[in-house]
Amino acid sequence: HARERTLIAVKPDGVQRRLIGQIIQRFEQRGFKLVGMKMLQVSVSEMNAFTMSVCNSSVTVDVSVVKVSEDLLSQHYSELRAKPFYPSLLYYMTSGPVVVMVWEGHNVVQTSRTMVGTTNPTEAQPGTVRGDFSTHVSRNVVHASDSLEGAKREIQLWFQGQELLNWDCCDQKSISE
Ligand code: YYY
Ligand code: MG
Repeated sequence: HARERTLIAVKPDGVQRRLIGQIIQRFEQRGFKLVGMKMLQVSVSEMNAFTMSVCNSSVTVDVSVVKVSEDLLSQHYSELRAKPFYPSLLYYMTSGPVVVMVWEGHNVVQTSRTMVGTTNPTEAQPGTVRGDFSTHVSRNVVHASDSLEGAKREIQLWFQGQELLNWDCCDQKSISE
């Protein structure tokens, strides 16, 4: 329905490559409504030994960036904990700021997965975010929730209730029933 919401994040590689604006533009022009957005860097303080040693030498933290615990990241990627790429995934996701957003609209979860493209950019169709801006699975620019339940869980994880706005978009009646 029209009030469906999903979590979209521009990952550190997307921020570094100045792609935030182009990614936002795609969701705006598709007809979705932005209801929450913030920039933050996940903190490395409680990182495990492996990740810690890598991070010590390379992570810079900007004071204007909100820091949150990597505990949030391990919850966000809890299903991937046993995967071989998990430590490097956490390292990469804490390497710089991310921009997290909540987008609302008809069928937004499924449609945004289509807009983002397959996990591995090698297979991603041109026209998708990953198909247009990335080449490697570990630097695939953007995150999108993969199901309604996943979206609900991830939105609650990254946002406080009052950070999400219910507002009327003037063109809403022209975009969905
Ligand atoms: O939802 P999506 O981001 O498309 O893929 P997931 O299977 O949830 O994996 C999350 C994240 O992990 C993926 O976007 C990049 C990274 N990753 C990786 O670095 N190497 C892999 N072989 C698979 C996933
Ligand atoms: Mg996923």
